[in-house]
Formats: sequence, structure tokens, C-alpha cells
Amino acid sequence: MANDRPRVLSGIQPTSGSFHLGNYLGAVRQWVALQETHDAFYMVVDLHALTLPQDPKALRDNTRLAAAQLLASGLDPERCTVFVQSHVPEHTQLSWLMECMTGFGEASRMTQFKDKSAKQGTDRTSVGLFTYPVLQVADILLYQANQVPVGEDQRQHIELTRNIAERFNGRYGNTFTVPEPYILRETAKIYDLQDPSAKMSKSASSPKGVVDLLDEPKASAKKIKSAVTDTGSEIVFDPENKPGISNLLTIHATLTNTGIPELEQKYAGKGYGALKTDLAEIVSEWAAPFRDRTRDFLDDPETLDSILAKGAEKARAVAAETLAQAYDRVGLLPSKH
Ligand code: AQP
Repeated sequence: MANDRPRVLSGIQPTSGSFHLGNYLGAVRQWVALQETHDAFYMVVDLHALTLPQDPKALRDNTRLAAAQLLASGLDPERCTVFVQSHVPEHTQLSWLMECMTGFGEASRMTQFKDKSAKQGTDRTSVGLFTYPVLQVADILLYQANQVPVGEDQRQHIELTRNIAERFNGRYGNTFTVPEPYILRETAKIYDLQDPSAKMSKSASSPKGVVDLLDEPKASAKKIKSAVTDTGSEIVFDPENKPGISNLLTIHATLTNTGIPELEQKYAGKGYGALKTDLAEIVSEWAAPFRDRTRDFLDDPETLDSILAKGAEKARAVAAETLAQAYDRVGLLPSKH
């Protein structure tokens, strides 16, 4: 791995039993491509998962499961660094400095927080949910990341990261790389199959619109075939007037590496049913080897844990250097023990 490559950093929460198509197409697929050209750090963000109540055993299981799915997606520990966020204590240490650099009003404007806290009510909303975008700031700045490959829903958090990095650099001297979001327009937001105005999300009100990558093929085929479509019968990419069909076309185009115009031509004169039947098959065929590879990694927890341990070691080497510099810049007295 060449060190002069630009650096990328991103993470995924271990909050469910499976990644969904939105996670994969919006983020993880780009991570796999970027490991070829960038010095890439990818983590399972278990500390972020704690912002909502988690069963301890489920969290441990889902953390391994998330790591297994990342490797099954094509992340190669020889080409990138894969680790678990809590294995690198520098994340929470830098986070405190970042909290002290963030305005209360600034944090209050984060739409993810506003949406999630509105769903739960203030009494059930943790302070951790409020400050987690700031932990994310620390996650990114620790690695001096040039780019952060994420879905559209994370854009505001990257903007916050940029603002805080610039503020810190302005106050204490150049310390952090100011990162750019890396968001592919085509797959920035994959929509819920039952409600194409909402993003596909694990906290959707119904699982029917969410295609989990570890779903049984029959289950995902059923979800795709019963996807809500639009009035009319023509298969054209028109997100404004035909959000349902446009979402299916995006998923089809990305999984098969086909251009949308080519697909429009292929389905000219055919009904919605033809597109859905084909897409159900494409998703099932794509997901079958993914499921097998995930299972193989889970069946060998020792190898999985050793990959994560090596990843954490590599990550810590970078994180510790940045943290020491940031502590020094703000005037914390170095520890001599
Ligand atoms: N629908 C989506 N389209 C494109 N990208 C998406 N991502 C998530 N949903 C979509 C991207 O996946 C990455 C990892 O997501 P995360 O672990 O942070 O999970 P999340 O954002 O909490 O995912 P969900 O399913 O949307 O969960 P809830 O319901 O909790 O909000 C991120 O880069 C994200 O942008």
C-alpha cells in the first residue's frame, strides 16, 4: 500500500443483522473500488451504534457480522485497513477536543439527530445521539482523510467536519486535513421500495421496502416484485415523476454495470413486471455468493478477529500520531509515565 496515495476513511454501524442495498450501493461498493487507488481505512462504528439502545450480545454478533460483510463485499485486508472503532481509543479521546470546538447550535442543526430524536422523543434520546456527529468528526480527522465515501444522508456531517477542521487549524495552526465528501451522484440515495420518497433505511417503518443483502433469495425477490411503481407503464428514468421505476433502474444499472439509457432501450415497450422480474433475479444472483462468503468469514471467527486486530494496530499507528499532535496544539501537558 503506497503511502503517497490520497487517504479515504469511512464507517458502517453494526446495528442490524444485514447490510441493505442502500448501504452497499451508496457506500460499501465505492469503498471496494477506492482500496485500489487510495490509502483506505474502513471501520465498523460500534461506538456510534451505542447512541441507540443495543443488546450486548447482539452488538458483539453484529460487529463481527458487519466485518464479515465488508470482507465479503470485496474489502481486502492486504489492500486496505479494516477495523473496529472501539479498538482504537483515540477516537473517543479526540472526540472530546472536537466537542469543545463545536457550537451547541451547530450540533443542534444536524438533521439526522433531529429526525431520530423526533421519532423517539426527548426523554428517550441520549446525549450520545446528539454528539455522535462530533465523534464522526474525530473519526475522520484522526486519519487525515482527504475524502469520505458515504451516501447523501451523511453530507451534512462531512460539512460539519470541514468546518471544525478549519476552525481548529485557524485557532491552533495547521493540524488536520480538511476532507471532501465522496458521494456518487447515481447511487447517493437508494430509495425504499415501498416509499420511493424515503431513503432505504434499516429503521424504515416496514421491512418490505428494504432489501437486506443476507435476505433469502425468495424474500428479496418478493420485495422487488412488490415494489411500489408509478402511474403509466413506460420504463424511463425520471426521478421526479417516476421515482419508483427510477430507483429500480438505478439498482439494476449499478449491479450490472449497465448505462441507464441502455436499460431504457432494453425495456422499451415492456411493462414494469419485466424489469422487476429481471431485477429480482439479478439481486438474487449477486447476493448468493455474498451470503456464502459472509458465512465463511463468520464460520472462522479466529481469522476474522485476527484481521480486525491487525487492522486496529495499523489504524492506531496513524490515529495516535494525530491525537498526540492535537493534544499538544491545544496545550495539554504531555504525560511522562
Ligand atoms: N438508502 C441509502 N442510499 C445510499 N446510501 C446509504 N447509506 C445508508 N442508507 C443509504 C450509507 O451507508 C453507509 C453506512 O450507513 P450507516 O451504518 O451509517 O447506517 P445508517 O446511515 O444508519 O443506515 P440506515 O439504514 O439509513 O440506518 P438508520 O435507519 O439508522 O438511519 C453510510 O455512508 C450511509 O450514507
